[in-house]
Amino acid sequence: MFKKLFRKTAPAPSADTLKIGLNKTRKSFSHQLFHFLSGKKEINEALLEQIETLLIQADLGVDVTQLFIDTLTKELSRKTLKDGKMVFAYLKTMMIDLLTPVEQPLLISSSTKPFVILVVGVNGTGKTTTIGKLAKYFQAQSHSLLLAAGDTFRAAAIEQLQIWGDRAQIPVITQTHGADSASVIYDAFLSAKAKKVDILIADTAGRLHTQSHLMEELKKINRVMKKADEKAPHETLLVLDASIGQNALSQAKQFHEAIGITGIVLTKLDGTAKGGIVFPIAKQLKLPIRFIGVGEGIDDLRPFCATDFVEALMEGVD
Ligand SMILES: Nc1nc2c(ncn2[C@@H]2O[C@H](COP(=O)(O)OP(=O)(O)O)[C@@H](O)[C@H]2O)c(=O)[nH]1
Ligand SMILES: [Mg+2]
Repeated sequence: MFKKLFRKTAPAPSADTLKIGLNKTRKSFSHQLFHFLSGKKEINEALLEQIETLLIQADLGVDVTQLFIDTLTKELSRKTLKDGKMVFAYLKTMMIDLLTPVEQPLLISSSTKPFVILVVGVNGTGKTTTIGKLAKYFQAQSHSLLLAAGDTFRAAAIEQLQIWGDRAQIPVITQTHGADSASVIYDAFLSAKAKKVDILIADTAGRLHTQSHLMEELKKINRVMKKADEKAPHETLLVLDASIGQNALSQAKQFHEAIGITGIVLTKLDGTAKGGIVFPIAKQLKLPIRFIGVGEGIDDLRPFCATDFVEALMEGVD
């Protein structure tokens, strides 16, 4: 009761959304890890092996798991970690340290108008949904927006973006199904420029006849954009679906090699127990993780914060 009386600020509702969003990974990984470590007095090789298995199962990948286990082994030999609870807390610290360098919020430069965000990624990862969420997010910060329906490969994709635009009363520039994506986005840029719009967010296809067609289309969009503004796109956001685990890494490498990614949005963290994928993404790609998606609703997008993420994931322990 006293705690309640003396609490200075109410917990932010968004912290709860994040916690709820990470339920599956927390239950299958952190809770297991915690129960398993709590009460353990003796920290030995066998225990480390069991931790290793849990880390791999939660999709932290071989590389990150090795790093964590090697560091724990060193600490154990220095006898700094006296019980299971200390091991758990130490793991949390390592996780925050690993994620902190990729916590780099997407800042919109006010001198760049329109600030162009190109959203790319494989079909179904959540590009269009993320654009809807981003539009609301930036609108709430008093930015004016325009959306470009650059996924002209599927008729439904154009309609889907229009629905998101209508919801937030944001204009959407479209052409017919099958139109040239680069020209849709170029037209949208000119329109945004003429209307002095702050941010243009462009959707793109996630699948064409072949993967190389897709990469060629994205390269063309970049070439055409640069004719209008040599620094555009100012952000190339890659949307990755967390539920596919390690495959997200190879997708990211492919897109990055082809067009150069400047930020990542990791979606569907709510629908998966593979949330551990955020760690190898941070360690191997070293690209900023701008946002995470924790649901299908318009408010289910959060700027990525390393500490909040780890606290929500490993919640329930000091
Ligand atoms: N649970 C959950 N579903 C999501 C999230 N982001 C997108 N989705 C769903 O994933 C599906 C594909 O999304 P869509 O935006 O059409 O993907 P796109 O093909 O990349 O444009 C839709 O059913 C979305 O509602 C998320 O963060 N969590
Ligand atoms: Mg789409």
